[in-house]
Amino acid sequence: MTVRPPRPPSQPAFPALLFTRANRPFSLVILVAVAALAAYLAFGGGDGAAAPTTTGAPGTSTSDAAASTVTTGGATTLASGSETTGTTGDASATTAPATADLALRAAVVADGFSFPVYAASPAGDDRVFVVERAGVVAVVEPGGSVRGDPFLDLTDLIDSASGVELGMLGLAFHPDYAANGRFFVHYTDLDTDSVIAEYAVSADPNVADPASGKVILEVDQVGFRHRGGMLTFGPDGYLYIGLGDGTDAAVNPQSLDTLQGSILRIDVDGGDPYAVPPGNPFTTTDGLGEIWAYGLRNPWRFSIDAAGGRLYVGDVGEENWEEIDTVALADGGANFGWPLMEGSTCYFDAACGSRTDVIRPILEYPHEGDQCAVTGGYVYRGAAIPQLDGHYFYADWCAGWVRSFVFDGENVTQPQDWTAALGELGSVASFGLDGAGELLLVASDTGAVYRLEAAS
Ligand SMILES: [Ca+2]
Repeated sequence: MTVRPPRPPSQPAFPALLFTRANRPFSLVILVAVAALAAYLAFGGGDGAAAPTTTGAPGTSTSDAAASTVTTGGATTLASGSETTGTTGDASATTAPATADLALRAAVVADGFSFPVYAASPAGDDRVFVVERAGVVAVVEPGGSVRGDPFLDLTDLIDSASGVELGMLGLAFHPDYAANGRFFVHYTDLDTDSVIAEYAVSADPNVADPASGKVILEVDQVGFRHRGGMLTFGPDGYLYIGLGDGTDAAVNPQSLDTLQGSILRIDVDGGDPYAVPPGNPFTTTDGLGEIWAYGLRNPWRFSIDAAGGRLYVGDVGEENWEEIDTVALADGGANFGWPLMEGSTCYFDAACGSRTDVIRPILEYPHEGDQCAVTGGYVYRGAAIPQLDGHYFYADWCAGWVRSFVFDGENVTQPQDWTAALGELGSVASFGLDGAGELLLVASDTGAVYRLEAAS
């Protein structure tokens, strides 16, 4: 059975609060927000615009076969409880995945962490840096021992107690970290505002210099949820930042005048504290120059597949659907649809089916069973398991499964469920990459960090 995360006594019952899924008050907030914004958004008269609407939109059919995947209208819908895949409703992809006979295991890198939410390493570094939500970055040495002194401790600057989606949420090492020692963290400060801050390592490679800290971007927030939290560098050398809609009634993720509900792209080498890259999509139009993509609810985890030239987002859903989105790195300015649509289903725009300005998910699955919050992962590009090259891994934080697929540019193919092979990992809150590009898995409830390995 799935191991459940500890539930803070002051919080409502799991999983209603986690990363995610709607509770009724937030739905009401959004309804009010949409009513106010209906004119701006030109929803077509506004009547009914506030009511989430399910239409016969593509991609909403759900197979009743326990192990099947249905591809309809461009979005792949995975059935609840699917434990094994390899078949699909798309006749063009009925062959078994090339990895069907591959045996994998999740090898423990280290454990004993307190609510770990991320793990990363500088390129080529044989240590693993683990982010605990309270605000600590711990160092795992190559042999698997966790150093007693943390790399960084920002617990005094961070509010992680006011909500389970708050805390230190992301970490990114500068591409030239080995030379310049610069790294970036994404956290919620004592006012629960979102902060991106830069730090540098000290003379001791296992300890950061706390005095080096510099806030480079701060976003005022009023709610306690949907903060996004991801940070990562692209092959362009720019820093990509994920921000959720913040559950702020004044925030509309369809607006280009707010940073929330977006993925930002900034140049931390071109200005102080940063510059907006000239190639960003909204630098010469109305809208904030930092925005690279928008229309996101809570892009808790996204990744950039440099080899494939694509960005992949796990956007955590509201009422009914969890989704994976992707866009080519060459296509900045993408609108991922929230809250006009939830997944491929119309939400605030009842006539969404005719929209051509919104990118539909490539995969979605319903809030059925324990499924409640997608954990976006990575396209595997490591060297240790060459058969997995090009396979995108993701998980559901609540249901505890781990799955993969290959996106061929148009369709999701070769879906596989690895849950049985990997064993009970608990709640996979994040994936990560080690210094060799191998895939890490982070279980927030059991406090363990794993590395994906071939079992044989
Ligand atoms: Ca979407």
